Amino acid sequence: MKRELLTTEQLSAVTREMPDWVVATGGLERTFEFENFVRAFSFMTAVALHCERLDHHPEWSNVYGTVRIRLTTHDRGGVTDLDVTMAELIESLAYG
Ligand code: H2B
Repeated sequence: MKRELLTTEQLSAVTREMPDWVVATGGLERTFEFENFVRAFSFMTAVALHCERLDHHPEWSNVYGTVRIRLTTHDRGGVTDLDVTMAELIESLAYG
């Protein structure tokens, strides 16, 4: 199924609902801080399993307890509803 890019208004609604996420150059971004590497990597592992299930993968990096995530739909060149689904899922997995 071809995903549609979100409009500027739709993106504003998303960041109103999830204020810790920012829209930056065609992506939805958030930085998470965990107390140590094991917690950060456990979170990434949980996210990774859902990424495989949804066949949608984040651009991300990890430094000790910090995980930086950028969600974008590569074959559409911007943010789609699938990135929002991923962001909501990631929110539910963090700090649980
Ligand atoms: N993840 C993201 N974020 N964007 C994509 O366009 C994308 C992906 N495409 N994961 C998928 C994999 C595609 O390459 C495979 C072949 O389905």
